[in-house]
Amino acid sequence: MRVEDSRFIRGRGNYTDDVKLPGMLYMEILRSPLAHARIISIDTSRAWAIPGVRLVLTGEMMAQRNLAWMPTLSYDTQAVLATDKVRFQGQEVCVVVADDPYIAKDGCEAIDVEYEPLPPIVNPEQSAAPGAPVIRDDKQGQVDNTCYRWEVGDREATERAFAEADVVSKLKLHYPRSHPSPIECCGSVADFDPATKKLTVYMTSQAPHIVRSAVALIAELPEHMIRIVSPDVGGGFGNKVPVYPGYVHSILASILLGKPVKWTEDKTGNLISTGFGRDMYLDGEMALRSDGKILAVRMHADTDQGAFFADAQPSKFKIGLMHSTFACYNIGTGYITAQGHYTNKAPGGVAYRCSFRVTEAMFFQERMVQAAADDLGIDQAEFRRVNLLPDDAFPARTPFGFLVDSGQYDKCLQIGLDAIGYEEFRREQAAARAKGRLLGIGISTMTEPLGAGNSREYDILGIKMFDSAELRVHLTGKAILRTGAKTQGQGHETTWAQIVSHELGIPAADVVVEEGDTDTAPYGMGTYASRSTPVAGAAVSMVSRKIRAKARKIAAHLLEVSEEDIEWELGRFFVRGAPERGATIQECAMAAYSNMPDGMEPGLEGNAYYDPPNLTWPFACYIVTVEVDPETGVWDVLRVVAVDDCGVRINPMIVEGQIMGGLTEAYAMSNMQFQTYDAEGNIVGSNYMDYLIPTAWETPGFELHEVVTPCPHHPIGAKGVGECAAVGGPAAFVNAVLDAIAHTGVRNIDMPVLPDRVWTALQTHQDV
Ligand code: MCN
Repeated sequence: MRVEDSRFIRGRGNYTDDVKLPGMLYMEILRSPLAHARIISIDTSRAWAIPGVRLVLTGEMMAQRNLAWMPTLSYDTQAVLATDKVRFQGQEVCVVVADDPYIAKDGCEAIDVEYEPLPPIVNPEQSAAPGAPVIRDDKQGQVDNTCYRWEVGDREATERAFAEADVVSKLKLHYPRSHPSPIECCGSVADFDPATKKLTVYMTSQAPHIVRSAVALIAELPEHMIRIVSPDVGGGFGNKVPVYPGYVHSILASILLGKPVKWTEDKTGNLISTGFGRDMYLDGEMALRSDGKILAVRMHADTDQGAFFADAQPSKFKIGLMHSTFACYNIGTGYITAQGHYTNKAPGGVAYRCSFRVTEAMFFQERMVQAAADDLGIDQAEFRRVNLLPDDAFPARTPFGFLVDSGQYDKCLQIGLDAIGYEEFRREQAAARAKGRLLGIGISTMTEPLGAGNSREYDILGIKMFDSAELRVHLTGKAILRTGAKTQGQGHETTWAQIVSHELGIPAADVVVEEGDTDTAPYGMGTYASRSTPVAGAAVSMVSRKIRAKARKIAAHLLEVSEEDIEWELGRFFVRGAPERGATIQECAMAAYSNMPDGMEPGLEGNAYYDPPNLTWPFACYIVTVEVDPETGVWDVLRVVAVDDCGVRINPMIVEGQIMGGLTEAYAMSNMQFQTYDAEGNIVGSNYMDYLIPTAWETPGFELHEVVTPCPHHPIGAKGVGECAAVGGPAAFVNAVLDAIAHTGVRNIDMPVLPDRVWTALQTHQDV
């Protein structure tokens, strides 16, 4: 059991909605029913007349304070409350603050808004069509719906490689829009104290320090007078990285009213308005030699960004880290272009369990690899063996500029193939097919860049991507550790204490871990992109080593020898050659406050910032077998084998939990979890009847295996793992279904691979 579980299973978690302050008021948001419309008028008089209503905010009132628009983490702007137009269904139009949440809801219902509907744009094709209405006409110089254009790679070299290719394999697909859907929705309790002018905000955030800086910029408050507290968070999955308008409303309301104001988002609000992931159209091709060697890759991505470009960007790259695609293969050269499109949908592109668009890139990569192998008539496993980077290739520079530093790709693949019984399955598959049964096997092999950091290349809002840890060892030898990361269920309280224990020998049970309070935690960039272990975890290791170095001096003083004569074994210093003469870390801690050497500062505490020289590069091989029912198109998962190499595992149980969680999302993505809009821009999945996530009952079992290739730059050799399976898994499921129906010649079925799509493919022998 993890340390934090004791609190959660007893119902003693402390979430934002558990925060109750004296005199607290409640806030509700009125959202737009239309996807695209001009606001003709807003009449709030009936709402103001309701007893108990304390404040009604409109976009116009916000505009008077210069707060109607706020910057997003992608250097775009987002409406805090709509002024001239609404640009997606669910957009925030008005806010009511009242004595209780029910009065606030009644207040919203009493607001009369008159709209003039405008034609909605619900996909990139409509967005780019000549004459399409300009969605972001609020932006100066915006003449069409292009959000960004971007390119990377070597165009000429790629063209040459394609000219020399024996075979060119092509693939076009859509990765549908999806919502992270954490159990806990977003929310905040803003508490502005008019006496001290200090603003405290309890809120659901994966990155409290970034929020503090953003609030300081938006509200023009001094940063040291802002305290952001992210208490227990009931799942984030990327959903709680952005700064949403609701947080800003509650802050402004608290400042205006001088009272605490609580905003608790409901499920529908969360499902229709907060950060979505994916929604990318990918079109690419691969230049191949007839012996199976990849010569080059060319691809284009059209992303549906929704009405505001609100991705959490870790860098200058407009499309996150998508160009890490094909990083585990030797592809020779490549060229990628991308175009972002504004549409009348909620802001998209949030890093939903992916390192910034990596999920889509890896999905395309593994679907393309399968299509290419099929086009060449080469076995899937063999094609990968030919093209995966060999062990002696590291460090390897990818054509798109990344440095992949370590891995044992063949070994992982082989373990996976042996575990699933690849050759035997192929024989079984052929025999079954002769009897009309459709069995399929899908492989996905991938590395991804985890641990956004390396201040030369990555920043958010200009703030460099590092992370931090602060450790205080008390005189009793017990310790408190704080980091700039923020767990949302990943188990940092357990694993960080393990690192301290590993480095200092203090029992993990004697180390308390705290995250999420900007008044006490050191500045850090938060938890997403599986960056906590690679960056904050490294800082935990480093600060522990700093403390050990000081304790060593104290030990030399206590043992009356020179520091050079001191040896260290876990938790104890001793004199070289006389192991019976020693001092434990606890004795050194006591001495740090009671008997320190002359000239030494008292205390045993310190902090460390880790600015990683590189990202970390975990590798994974996922293999799925399925059986497709030829009569109905329904497919059942037979087995799922996962081989993950995330370097040294701090806590194997937690790592396995992360992989199982990721595989569950991968399975969901492949066949049920997607978000659509109708032609009018109405969101279809606004509740769990229409937006499906798998329960334990639907979820297949997983067989997990491991390989350990330590990360060369991480102090304890760990790589990130939190999102690997969610990123690499979906292609294994889809590849398996396509493999089962390969005899039809169908090369693609877009996710979700629903039975009716499979059935149509079986009938028509056409891509679906
Ligand atoms: N770990 C380990 N050994 C390693 C790598 C990781 O023991 N070699 C442990 C870590 O110490 C941590 C956990 O595994 O307890 C995940 O670590 P890491 O891969 O560093 O990922 P983060 O902690 O940065 O978490 C982010 C990642 C992402 S990007 C999403 S999205 C996601 C995920 O984690 N959201 C989650 N897993 C989640 N799990 C839960 N329960 N809830 C979420 O919202």
